[in-house]
Amino acid sequence: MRDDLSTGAENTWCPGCGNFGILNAVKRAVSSLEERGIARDRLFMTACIGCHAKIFDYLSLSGIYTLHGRSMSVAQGVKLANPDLKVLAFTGDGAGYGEGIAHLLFAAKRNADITVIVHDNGVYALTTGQRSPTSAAGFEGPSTPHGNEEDPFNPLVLMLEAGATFVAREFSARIDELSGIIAAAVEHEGFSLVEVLQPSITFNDTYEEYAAAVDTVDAPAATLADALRLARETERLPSGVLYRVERPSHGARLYGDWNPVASHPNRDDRLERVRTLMNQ
Ligand SMILES: Cc1ncc(C[n+]2csc(CCOP(=O)(O)OP(=O)(O)O)c2C)c(N)n1
Ligand SMILES: [Mg+2]
Repeated sequence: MRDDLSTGAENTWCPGCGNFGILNAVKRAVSSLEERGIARDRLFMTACIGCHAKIFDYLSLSGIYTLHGRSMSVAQGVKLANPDLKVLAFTGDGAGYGEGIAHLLFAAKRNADITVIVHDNGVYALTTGQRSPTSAAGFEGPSTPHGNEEDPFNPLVLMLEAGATFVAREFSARIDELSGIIAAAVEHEGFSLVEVLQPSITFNDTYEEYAAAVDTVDAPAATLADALRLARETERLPSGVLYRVERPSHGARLYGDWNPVASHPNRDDRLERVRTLMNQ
């Protein structure tokens, strides 16, 4: 799909990868955000390292390609430095729920005003199929040839318990629903987590399983306890926005209305201050 959000970089995702659905959903979300008055130059993205992170190469938005598991921490710094930006942090299950989990938990705890999009394929795909924090028990890969002897994390429960104020789940094949969720997450003022169920066609092909299990909720849960109940379901996979609550964001509590960019003195102001100091 060529459009004005494409970069022209060669796409090296496997044909049929769930990442294509996420890329298209993000593009649609950017268009609908523009229609709702959030200009493209106010959007900023960060990405970790992994197959998921290549979205950085294929999406024509400003951003920083960070280290493995660090897109959430860099995103928080960007948001604090320029509160006018809407910051999207792309991560994977290995990067976000493994290597960078402390950054993810603390971003939720302090209600950092960023949107984290997790491409959860239940595997370390770029490094060719090792077990990740969300791999199912029994999952066979190069690091677990006899089957995964651990149980997976429940990332939605972790995020809700950590204090996330917007928690959503969607299947990468449902592009319309996913784009609506991403746009709503970006508009949310506070920490938003979009867990995307993303089949890795090569290393963990979960298309049929997800297609059969995802089940859209009518509305976000009314209470945290109800949201946790939804997140704990395993037979069906409740999807959509599961929880949304208003709480002052980290930046608002730290800075109030102060904006480091808008209040940054320009060259003339700085010279004037120096002159005043020298005349004292
Ligand atoms: C600090 C660090 N540790 C490990 C790696 C090696 N590494 C690169 S990608 C990756 C796995 C990525 O898995 P995930 O975040 O789930 O992304 P996916 O490829 O599945 O999209 C690993 C372990 C690295 N680049 N940097
Ligand atoms: Mg992965």
